[in-house]
Amino acid sequence: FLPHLVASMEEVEETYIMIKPDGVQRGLVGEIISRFERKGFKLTGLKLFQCPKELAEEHYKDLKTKPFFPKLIEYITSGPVVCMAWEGVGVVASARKLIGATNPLQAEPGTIRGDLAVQTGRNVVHGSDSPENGKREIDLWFKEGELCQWVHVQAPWLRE
Ligand code: IDP
Ligand code: MG
Repeated sequence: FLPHLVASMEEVEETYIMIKPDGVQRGLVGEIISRFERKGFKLTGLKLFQCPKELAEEHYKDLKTKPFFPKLIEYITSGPVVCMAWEGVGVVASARKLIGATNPLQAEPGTIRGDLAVQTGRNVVHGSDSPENGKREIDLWFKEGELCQWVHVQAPWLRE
C-alpha cells in the first residue's frame, strides 16, 4: 500500500479549475465539480470568490493583446467564480479533456463545454493548460492556508 503511494507521488500533478460566473449563475456548480470528483481526482482547494479586475488580468495576461480581452475580463469579474485545485496523475491533460474544446459548439458531447455551453464567450469553466501553469494559477488564486493536503482513501482503488 505505502510503497505504491510513494511511487505514484512522483507523477502527481496539480491543476487549477475554475467555474466561471455563467456556470455559477446557471446552477452548474455541483454538476461540474462532480465530473472531476467521479473521475477520481483529489480536490485540494475550493472557494467561491468574487475576482478583482487585477487578478483576472494577471490570470489571462497571455491574452492581453487579443481583441476580446476587455470583454473576457468583464465576463470573469461579472459575478462569483468557484476556484478549485485538483491533484492527480495526469490531471492537467485529463481535466482539459473533461472540459472540452474552447468553443463549446466544437466541444465533444460528454465534455463539460460540449454538454453545457454554446458559445466561447460563455464556456463555463477554465482549466490550466500545462503543469507549470497549474502551479502558477493555484499560487495566483489561493492564499497560504487555503489548500488542504489530505489522504485520498480511494487511492488504492483508483490505481494498481
Ligand atoms: P481555454 O479556456 O480553452 O484554455 P484560451 O484560448 O486560453 O481557451 O482562452 C481563454 C478564455 O478566453 C476562453 O476560455 C474564453 O472564455 C475566452 N476566449 C477565447 N477566445 C475567445 C474569443 O474568440 N471570443 C471571446 N472569448 C474568447
Ligand atoms: Mg487557456
